Formats: sequence, C-alpha cells, structure tokens
Amino acid sequence: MAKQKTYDESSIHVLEGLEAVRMRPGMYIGSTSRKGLNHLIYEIVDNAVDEHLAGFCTHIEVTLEKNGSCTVSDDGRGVPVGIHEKGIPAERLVYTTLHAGGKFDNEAYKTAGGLHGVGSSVVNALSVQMDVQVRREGAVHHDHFVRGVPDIDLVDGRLPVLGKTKETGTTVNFTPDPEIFETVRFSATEVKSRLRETAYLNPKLTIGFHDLRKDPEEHLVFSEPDGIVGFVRDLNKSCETVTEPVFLEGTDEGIQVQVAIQYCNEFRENVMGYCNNIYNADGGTHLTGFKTAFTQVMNSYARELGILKEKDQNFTGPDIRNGMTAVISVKHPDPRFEGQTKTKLDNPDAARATAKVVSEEAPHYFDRNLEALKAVLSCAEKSAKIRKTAEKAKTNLLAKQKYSFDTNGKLANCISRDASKCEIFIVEGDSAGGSAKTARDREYQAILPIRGKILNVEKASIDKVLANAEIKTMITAFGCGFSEGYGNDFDITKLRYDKIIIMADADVDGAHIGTLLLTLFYRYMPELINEGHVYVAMPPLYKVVPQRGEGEYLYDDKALEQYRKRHKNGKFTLQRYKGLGEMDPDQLWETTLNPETRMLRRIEIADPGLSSDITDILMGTDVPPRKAFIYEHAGDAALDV
Ligand code: 1YM
Repeated sequence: MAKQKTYDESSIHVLEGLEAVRMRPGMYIGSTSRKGLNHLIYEIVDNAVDEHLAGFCTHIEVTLEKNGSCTVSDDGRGVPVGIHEKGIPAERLVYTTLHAGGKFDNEAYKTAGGLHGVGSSVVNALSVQMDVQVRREGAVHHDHFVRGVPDIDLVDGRLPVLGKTKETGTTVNFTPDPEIFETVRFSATEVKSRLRETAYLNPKLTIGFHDLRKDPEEHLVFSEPDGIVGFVRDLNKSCETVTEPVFLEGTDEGIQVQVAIQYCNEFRENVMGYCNNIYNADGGTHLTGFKTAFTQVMNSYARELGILKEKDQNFTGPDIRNGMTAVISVKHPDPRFEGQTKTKLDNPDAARATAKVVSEEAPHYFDRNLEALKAVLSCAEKSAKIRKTAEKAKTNLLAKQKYSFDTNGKLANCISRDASKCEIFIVEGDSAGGSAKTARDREYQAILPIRGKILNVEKASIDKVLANAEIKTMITAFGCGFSEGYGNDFDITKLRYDKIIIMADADVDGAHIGTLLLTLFYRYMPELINEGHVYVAMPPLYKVVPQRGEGEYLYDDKALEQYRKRHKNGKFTLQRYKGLGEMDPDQLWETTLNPETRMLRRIEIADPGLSSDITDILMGTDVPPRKAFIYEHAGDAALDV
C-alpha cells in the first residue's frame, strides 16, 4: 500500500508540472510558432544524441508521419524501465516530470538538452498523444500518454511488454497539440537542416530522415565522417574557395576544442559557435577566444612576411575574417549560457581554452602551408582596402544623417519621440504612401514611402548599397546605422521605432519588395530581426458584407472559399482589393494601420545557417540553385501562411 501512496502523490505533482508547461509553453520551448513546434523534435532527438555521446547509440531515425505525428528512434540502451525509488518505472518519470533524467546532470558531455534545457516531459505535455517503446533486456516495453498523462495501466507496477526482441533502443512517436501550437505542420526543410548539422557535429553518428507526408520513397541519410570540416566545406559549396578547410583541435582545462576554417572569395564572414552540440546564435566566449587568438596569429605572420610594414596598423579582426567560414565546436563539462534566449556561451575558461588551442595549433598548420597563409592574408588586405573606402563613405553618410532627420522630405515622421511606442511603415508606392499618411495615427505612426523595388543587396557591393537613395533614407530614418563585414556601426539602442512594418501589396510584386527589404535588414541590420522589430503588414484581399450582420476582411483565397461554404444560402457582397493604393484612408486605417484590427506577421530567424543559405539561393547571382529551390518548395508556398 505504501507504494501506492507514493504513486498518488507523485502523480499529483506530475500533473502540476505538466499543467505549468501547458500554461506557459513559450517558457519551455521558446515559442508556439513553427520554430517552437520543430523544437519538439529536436528535444527528443537530443536525448538520442546524448545516448550517442555516452557511447551507446550510432543510428537515429526521424520520420514525419502521414498523420502529422513524428517518430524518433535510436539504437541506444533504451530508456531505463526498472522501478524507480518513487515506485514507478523510470521511463514514466522521465516522460512525466520536469527535469527528470537527473542522471544526466553529472554526465560529462551532456548536450544541455536543447535551447532551454527541457526534455521529453515537455514534449509529452505539449502532445495530444505520445507513444514510447523501449527495447531493453530482451523485451519491447510500452507506454502511452495523452496530453502528458499516462493512459495505460501498469502490470504489477511495471510497463506492459509488447513482445520479445534482441535489439535495444528507444522509439518515441508524438502528435503535437493543436490547442498549443499556431501550426502543427513540421517544417521538413528546417528539420533536415538541423539533422544535417547534428550529423556534422557528431562524425560517428548517422541520422535517417523520412517525410511520409510528401514522398514515401525518399529516405535521406545524414552522416558526416569528416565532422565540422565537412560542415564548412558544405557551407562554402556555392562559393569560390581560396583555401582548403583547416582543422585545429586540442583540449585545455578539460574543455575540448575543435575548429574548422575555410576561406572563400566573398566579402563576408560566417563564424558559427557550438557548445556541446548546441548552436550559440549569439556566439559567446568560445568565439571571442577564437577571434582574438586568430587575429593575433595572422597579424604576426603579416609583420613577419613584410605585408604589414612597421608604420602600418594591424589588420582588424573583421579584416582577418574577411571571406572566412568557420565552425568552432567546444565540449564543456559545465556550460553556462547568458542572454535572453540563453544562446550565448558565458564561461571564461572556454575563451582561454579556445585561444590557447588556436594560438598553438594554427602556426603548426600555417608554417607548413604557406599558400593557405598567403590566401588568408590577401583576403585581409582586400578587406582593409575596402574598409578604408567604406569608412569614408560612412563618414559622409553619417555627416549627412546629422542634418537630415527628415530624409529628403520623404519620411512623414510621427510626433512622439518615445521609441518604444513608435512604428514606421515602409510603404510601397507613392499613392499608397499618400493614403497611409492621411490615415495614420500621427502621434505614433511614421510613414516612409519607397518607390518600386529597392536594390537587391545580395548582388551589390557595399559602395553601391550605400549609394542607393532608398536604402540611405531607411538607414537615416531608423537612426541606428548599419553593420557589414568591415566594422560594426550598428547601435540598436538608437532605433527610433519599436516596430518596422513592411507594407506591400498582397501580390507577387509586393512579395518581391518584401523579400528585398528583408534581405537588406538581414544582411545589414540583422539585430532588427533578431530582436523582433521587423513585421510584415497583412492587408486583406477581400471584404465580404452579408445582407444581415457584420462585414469581415478575408486574407487569402482559402478564407474566401471557406466563407463561401459557410454562406451558401445567404447573399453577400464581395469586394476585392487589388492593392493598397485602392483603399481609401478609412479602409487602410482599419485593415492595415489600426493596432486593434490589423494583422501583422513578425519576422523571425528559424535557423541561421539555413536562412543565410536560402537568402543566398533566393537573392544571389546564381540562377540554377534558385530554380531548384522554387521547384522543391512550390508546394509549401500556400501552407506556409
Ligand atoms: C528517441 C529518444 O530518449 N534515448 C535514450 C534515453 C535515455 C537513455 C538511452 C539512457 C540513459 C541512461 C541510462 C543514463 C535516457 N535515460 C534517462 C534516465 N531516445 C532516447 N537512450 N540508460 C539509458 O543516462 O544513465 C533519461 S533519457 F533518466 F532514465 F536515465
């Protein structure tokens, strides 16, 4: 009986824990958007990766099932099924209590369980159903949950057994809860990208992927025996490279450091940091250590070779990293993360370890590979030259900025100077701009009309970008400068508006203008997006007014189709908006400007490597990859709304 009592108490505790997750899902998985949804998969996969890191699992299989659920399977030891001291099978504790898996806590190289350190129980709480099968000790043990609560009976206190097996491993199937998530359709593109990344960081692991919703025949296998060297090679696959990938490795203060670097003929750097297999979007101490040491090593080579004369200043860090693609991966026994999203590594010893490994190992390599060394220094020289030109252009621009808050009279600014309340609408076309100026709330809403399509910054050099009138006007209006590869003058604290809202027609041209603007922000003012200041207005396509009752706005053809179905018998008038320019100021206010009634879509970066790749594919100079991407994703387009 005593056992029974413990079980009751712990199950009450369990429900409270799961309820907390369901009440505030964002706290546990970041968000309830598609990003949070995909995160469910990563949480489960991370447990299997932990099992790999512990030395017991070599293969993971991920399947997006036809019915919308996801299955993750591994060939590890299987989650323990023995009776825990609390009186229930350990597996059930793992899936029903927050922060179960205490055994992981002193495991040397835990993965920190994903972005927010949450695990299987969170995924369980946010799933309509979860099915767990554990192959262990000769049998297949079975458990099942509904919204986090077990719904099958234990047999003599143990998990029911489905049959015998010689294999070991864990298989988890779960269906995300539509009551929690804005969408319950996983993004195959994002999941694949994350799995590929996981394979790069774990050279001895293979990961299979199936998307049965689309093509049951297609089975992808991610496996990268070359590890992060393969990673940089692939990141650079569409660039003209000027060195082979360089691999540096070492251990210091118990921290294992791996670095892969390759240069290509492009004016930008791409340095990515990982700690215990987790991507650090905001970088951190490992990147600082790497950058400081590498800059120092290269500057002393430049002096040694006479590329920098006595009177010359050192190359700057960004000069040295011009054209660099690098992946820095550290394994830390006790990682600490800081920042709002906990994606910045904070341990000072990680900086020391990385710096030490780089300053010792880089000379070993470059002493023997002079061609590579010369290629790196030549990238730095080019950068320094352009930096000096850009600095001049920037000084001119900044000087102008001081005098022209009004941005050539194009900006209709708002009255308030309280940035936290102000919004700026970037409006396509002068006529829509005119209506918007009349319709807006002058106190808080500024309007900046732009004419036609802005320059595609992905295809233009920095001086062209800075010479472009529309772009200059935007930089001046936002007030926080811009950043590029040769120094960073961007200061988000100077931003004059809390929301930057792109307002373009709901047609192909409008979408193109939106994409061009997003490319500009993404490449030159990425903090605007990272900190959630960029939005796209969603003007409706139709207004329907029934003979009796309230009129309503419809945002796409699907909504119209549904409306038609619902109003088969009643008559209604249908108005189609061709463009923003056609709406009168009142309509524009109600549909697009009024914070009470409008719809905005916030832009967020789901996966940095992927976003950069896709921007390159969609906006860069190469046509064939763009075509291929469009063909592959044409089917997703309507669903991604
Ligand atoms: C498809 C998801 O979760 N695999 C998995 C999880 C565990 C183990 C093995 C495991 C860990 C340990 C010992 C240990 C987990 N165990 C626990 C806990 N795949 C998946 N594979 N034996 C097996 O850490 O000592 C939590 S996760 F807490 F029960 F040990």
